[in-house]
Amino acid sequence: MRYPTCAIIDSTLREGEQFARASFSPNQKIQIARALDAFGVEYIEVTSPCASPQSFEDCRAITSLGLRSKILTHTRCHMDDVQRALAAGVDGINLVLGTSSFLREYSHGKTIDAVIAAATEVITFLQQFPIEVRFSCEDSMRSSVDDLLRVYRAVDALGVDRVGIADTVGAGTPRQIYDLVARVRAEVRCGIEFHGHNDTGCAVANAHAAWEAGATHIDTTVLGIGERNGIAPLSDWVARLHATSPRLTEHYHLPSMVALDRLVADLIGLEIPFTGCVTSFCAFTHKAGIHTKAVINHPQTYEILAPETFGLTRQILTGHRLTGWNAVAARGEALGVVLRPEQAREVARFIKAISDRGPLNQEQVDQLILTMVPQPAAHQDAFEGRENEVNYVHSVS
Ligand code: HCA
Ligand code: CU
Repeated sequence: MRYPTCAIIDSTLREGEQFARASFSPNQKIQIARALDAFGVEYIEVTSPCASPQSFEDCRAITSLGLRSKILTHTRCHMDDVQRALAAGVDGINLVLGTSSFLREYSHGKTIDAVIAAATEVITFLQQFPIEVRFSCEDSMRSSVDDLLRVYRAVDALGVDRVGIADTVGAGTPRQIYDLVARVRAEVRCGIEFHGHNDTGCAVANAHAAWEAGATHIDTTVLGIGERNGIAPLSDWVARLHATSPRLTEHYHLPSMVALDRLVADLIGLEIPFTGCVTSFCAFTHKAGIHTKAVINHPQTYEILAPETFGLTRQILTGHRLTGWNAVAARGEALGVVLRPEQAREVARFIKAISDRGPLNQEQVDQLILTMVPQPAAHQDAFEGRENEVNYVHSVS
């Protein structure tokens, strides 16, 4: 299957600002924007300049940076809002209006005809400016498909660059998302953006399904931060896309992904989640003996992504009760100690026995290898200091 290209709209500076722990200062926003730009996301979405006086200033400051990423702002479908957005110098406006019965009844109270009328007024006005315009139906997955298609057809005919499908409460399954995006794909000529929340743990899978069905733009945030438990994390999305079609991630600076996650994690005072596909501390850590043996022989056996692609190294843990003799032998080799299989087995047996009381750190494992497997002095000298050359064996702690 040939996949179409797929742009990232990173919304750390909009959806991410809605995260419970996020409150970025103007300088922090600029730091994040620069880091996203250096990584190479195609678009950066920022909070509406109408949200607060500082939000306007922040938006202007980011549009003035001259980044390669295009700067979008997210606004309500109101003339006042879009005029303020234009004054902030954005490259595009992401309009949103709710179409589900929940939002129509409990939020803005508009009929679908009124939604189309509001969209028509604002989009027609924006057509005279050289900016991108997107119109998204908030809570798409709980809107009637007929209503959605009416709205999307109308805004497509008005000439928007993209329509947005928003799974606002993470209601959709991958199959449902695929079906809806495919329906919309058949009805509009413009691009399709997908924005998926993670309330039920499907955000990345749903983004992938949306892309397979023809979505051209995927919304992410760094670490997935956003309302409640957020949306598709940028690094997880890139990992998923890379595994499916590496060509489509070639233009991103993959080795800076960890630093990007680390930056935002530090700013919000949280750790990078251990579940992070690439950026977690344990994403490339192998432990059980059966795994480590195969990984040492051929890393792909237990790795769908290669750590080197992201500037990382794999770790092989040896100081625990699940250890294996192959891993011990490899660690010995890294230390310049040649272990015969029976020697490695003996050390592994010993480690298993003592680590039943708790794991050993790398230093303890190394000491065990060096004391249990004495080497001729000349041999040891030759390897003195070389342990750092082998970078795939690291400590437990
Ligand atoms: C919001 C809701 C939103 C919008 C997404 C979009 C959502 O916070 O305004 O504009 O496509 O999840 O529906 O983030
Ligand atoms: Cu959202």
